[in-house]
Amino acid sequence: MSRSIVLCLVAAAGFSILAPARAEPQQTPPSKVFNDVPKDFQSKVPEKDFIERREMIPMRDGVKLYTIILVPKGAKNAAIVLERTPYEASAAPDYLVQAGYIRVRQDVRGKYGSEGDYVMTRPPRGPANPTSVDHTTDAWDTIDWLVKNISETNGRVGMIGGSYDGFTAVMALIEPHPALKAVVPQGPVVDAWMGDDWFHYGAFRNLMLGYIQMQTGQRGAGAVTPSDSYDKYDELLRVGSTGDYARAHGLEQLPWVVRTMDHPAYDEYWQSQALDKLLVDRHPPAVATLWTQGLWDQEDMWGANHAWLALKAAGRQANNWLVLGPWNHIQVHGDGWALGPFRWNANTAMQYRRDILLPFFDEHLRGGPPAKLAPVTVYNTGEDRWERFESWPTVCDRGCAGGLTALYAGAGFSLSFQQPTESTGGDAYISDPAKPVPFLPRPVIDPFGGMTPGSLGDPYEPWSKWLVHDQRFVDGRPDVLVYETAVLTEPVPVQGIPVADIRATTTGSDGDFVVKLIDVYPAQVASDPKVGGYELPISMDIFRGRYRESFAHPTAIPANEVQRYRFDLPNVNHVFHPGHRIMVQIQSTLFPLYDGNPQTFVPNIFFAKPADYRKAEITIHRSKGQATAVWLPVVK
Ligand code: PG9
Repeated sequence: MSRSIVLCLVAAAGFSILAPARAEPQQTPPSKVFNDVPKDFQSKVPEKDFIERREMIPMRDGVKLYTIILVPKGAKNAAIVLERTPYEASAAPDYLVQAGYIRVRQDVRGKYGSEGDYVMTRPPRGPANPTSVDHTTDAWDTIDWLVKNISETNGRVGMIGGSYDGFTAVMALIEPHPALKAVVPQGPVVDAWMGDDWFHYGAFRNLMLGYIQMQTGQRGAGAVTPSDSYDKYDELLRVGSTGDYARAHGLEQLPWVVRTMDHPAYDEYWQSQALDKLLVDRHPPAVATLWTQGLWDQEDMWGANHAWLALKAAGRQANNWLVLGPWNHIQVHGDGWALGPFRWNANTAMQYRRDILLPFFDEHLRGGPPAKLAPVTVYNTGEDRWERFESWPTVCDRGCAGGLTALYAGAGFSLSFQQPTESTGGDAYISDPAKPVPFLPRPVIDPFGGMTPGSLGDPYEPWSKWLVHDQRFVDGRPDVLVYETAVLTEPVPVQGIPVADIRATTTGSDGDFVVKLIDVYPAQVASDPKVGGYELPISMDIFRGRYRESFAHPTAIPANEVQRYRFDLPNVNHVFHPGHRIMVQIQSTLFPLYDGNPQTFVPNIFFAKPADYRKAEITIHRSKGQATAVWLPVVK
């Protein structure tokens, strides 16, 4: 036994061999103390495995942007992954830091710690932005500073971000700094008029007004819009037009609200901000880009896939990849095990991060092995598996393997692949602006606030899943037409972009059309009884009728004359299984998410007067000469 062990044992027994023994007060031996609470417990924080720097990085106009830099300890020749956000840059390390990347997060100008003026999704310099700076210049200046001032870097920079942060990442592509080598926009805002946050095909998303107040009411997080109603449906219905609502809540003090209400149509103001169109000529061949999108993204369904499609059409597919995952908005960052009634066999979001995103960055930012990504990777939501494709869509009318197949509305609310043979036929409903069809069962809680924040449960929760909500809650309404196939005896696989193709008349002079493609589950599902009879939306959208001929120049709808409304629905990669039915629902409102159409043509719907809101009788035609269909990308 060594001397030190002997000393320890003696000390532990309460003796000392260094001092003369003296009488000690009687103590309870530790073994007899029956108390789990030590006298003086000091917890220890595990040492961080990264070094944190905070910097104010100067931009070309002298404004400084607050930037947090996390450098993994011991990093050498490490690549940088930058994210630029309006949501307060966080210092939390993530899987990228664990993987050895230098992680940089920055507040965009005018938000939180950054200097300068904040402009909502600050448009590219040009007609909609008269200043000399935008997110392209801010990203350039930031990257330039980073590669010159972080000694641990290999000089290669990537950018990543979801939604708004995805938009800032896309903006960096327009004139990229030479050190920018790879970009991953995830559910980015790309064209906010066509189909991202503000409008869908011209119908305005009223529920975003709460977000606007939160974002532009203050430099940091603003207050939520005061409300006099728990149910947004009730509140927005009572108040009238969006302009009336804005006035009633003081929102006309917010410049973004005024600007947007001045530009209801797809004029130069919006076209000059459409990044998919801008990138066609400017996407840099030297920057690999991984466009990532959820198939049920309730906020930014347009962005990533349309940017990729535009680049493909321009022959720029070589350095652009597309991933469509089974996610809602930004679920890609979290848990991808489930969405609504779907339960996947794996955490699909984690699979994406591990098998697609990290290999992509590794290849392009630090000389890792080729990531071997397929040009397009799409989750097959009918077969619960990822699929790799050479291109997308696989089935379409131009340049694809097979053409689209029409699924026709028929007599008796049938739906079939047979063209109607009758020479006349149609189904009518009254669309009443005073009784719009809700997009979620009431009460509809404000996803970006609510009456008393914190007391409503999670107001974002129903919103985040509304695109997969069971549509039985509206299919008995007299103003929702429901067409349905017979029970399928064969699987119907669909891969691509369905197209809504409606022939309709209205007694009004304006109107909206909502088309939902739905997978109807069998009445009983033994393996999961809760989904028995579920009407699961696979793809849906809204189209504002006044834009049927031109998005820039709206025209009144001639009363009682058949008009055609043809518009793309969101991507699908699904299988309608035997035992299921396919359903199409058609209606004219999706409230209060989308502003009500007065159904009378007025110059600017934002300022429609109460008398403009009128009932209209809509007839959906389904005859041989005037067929209504959803064109499906059926794989044959
Ligand atoms: N969808 C959100 C947003 C982005 C840009 C403008 C407005 C809203 C977001 O998740 O960031």
